[in-house]
Amino acid sequence: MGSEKKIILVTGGSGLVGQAIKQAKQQDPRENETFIFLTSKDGDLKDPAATQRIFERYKPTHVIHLAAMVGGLFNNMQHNLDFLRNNILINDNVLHNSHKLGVKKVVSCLSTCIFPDKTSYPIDETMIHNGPPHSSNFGYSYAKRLIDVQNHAYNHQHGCHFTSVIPTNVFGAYDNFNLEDGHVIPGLIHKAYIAKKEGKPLVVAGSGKPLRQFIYSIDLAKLFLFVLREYEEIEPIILSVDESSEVSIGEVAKMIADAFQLEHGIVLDETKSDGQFKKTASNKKLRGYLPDFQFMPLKDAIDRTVQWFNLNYNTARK
Ligand code: NAP
Ligand code: GFB
Repeated sequence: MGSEKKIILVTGGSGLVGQAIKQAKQQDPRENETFIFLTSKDGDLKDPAATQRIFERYKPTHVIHLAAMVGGLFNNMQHNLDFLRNNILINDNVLHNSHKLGVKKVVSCLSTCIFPDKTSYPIDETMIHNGPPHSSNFGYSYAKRLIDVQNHAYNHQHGCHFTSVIPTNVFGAYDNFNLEDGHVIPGLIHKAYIAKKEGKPLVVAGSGKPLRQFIYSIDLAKLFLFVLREYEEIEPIILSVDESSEVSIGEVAKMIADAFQLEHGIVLDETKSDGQFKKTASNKKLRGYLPDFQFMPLKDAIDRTVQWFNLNYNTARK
């Protein structure tokens, strides 16, 4: 089992999480593992024929499936249908071809935003299908929930070993720093960069009160390698920092303003939506497997991401 040759196809290999996995596997290599990191230039995974060509070309034994239409609150609110359709198409093509080519294991990526909006806390893996997700991202959420349904269907009918992980909000180098479409941390880092240049305050959308658990992309990447190499369940597993690390958007904005040493403070734009107030997730299952896993402190991870953005401003996605 341990030394079988693995050809690991990483769909969405050029994005935030894909780039982090590229770094993590270099820090923790295995002789029997060969990684192939895809970008959309290798082929549009919404297209069945293009997906089939990719699988026939690389003949993977294992797949880390990251490719998706991904975006922050405001992008989701405006494009729920596109998030639904594009992600359903991508996921079906990847899982179908994985089955056709006898792929031994697929690890797909869900998100804690897919859990029911009206729920008890902390959220755990058993609650995925217990009611409607938050209205701001129902398209993305139902497409991601369907992956869990597909994994069980492929296992029941064909004995496939397709599983999934459920990260909380992720951030780090190579993120999407677009001011409209991106997530809160890259969005605020880009805004702070501009505020610094223009000597203006940092504008935070909403009330600053919502709560989030943020995982640094490199920490998530290390956990992805653990799941690929050692996790044997079909049931999903939440990959999150501890509940005690949950912070408010206002606290995160302060960390980013401090990292840029902004001098004109922070203002709230309460005309903008807060989205989901909180989605507090339990990492009890993960801690059962990795009780001593060390997450990078949020402040340090934000400082590193700010440093990366300052150094790569010209080439960063924005
Ligand atoms: P990202 O930075 O936006 O990267 C998306 C990746 O998917 C890119 O490599 C992109 O290729 C590829 N892709 C998109 N559409 C494609 C298509 N039609 N055909 C082929 N490739 C396509 O996303 P990310 O933040 O790394 O997210 C990775 C996974 O984590 C996703 O499944 C996402 O749902 C999940 N997730 C993310 C977060 C978060 O906070 N970011 C939280 C929870 C879960 P190009 O680079 O060529 O465009
Ligand atoms: O990261 P974010 O876009 O996504 O927003 P969600 C988090 C919170 O940050 C919201 C506030 O309460 C926003 O109002 N916020 C403040 C900002 N300033 C900004 C800003 O400049 N940009 C952004 N984007 N937010 C997403 C889901 O929800 O979580 C996605 O919609 C995905 O589908 C992602 O799952 C992980 O955490 O609200």
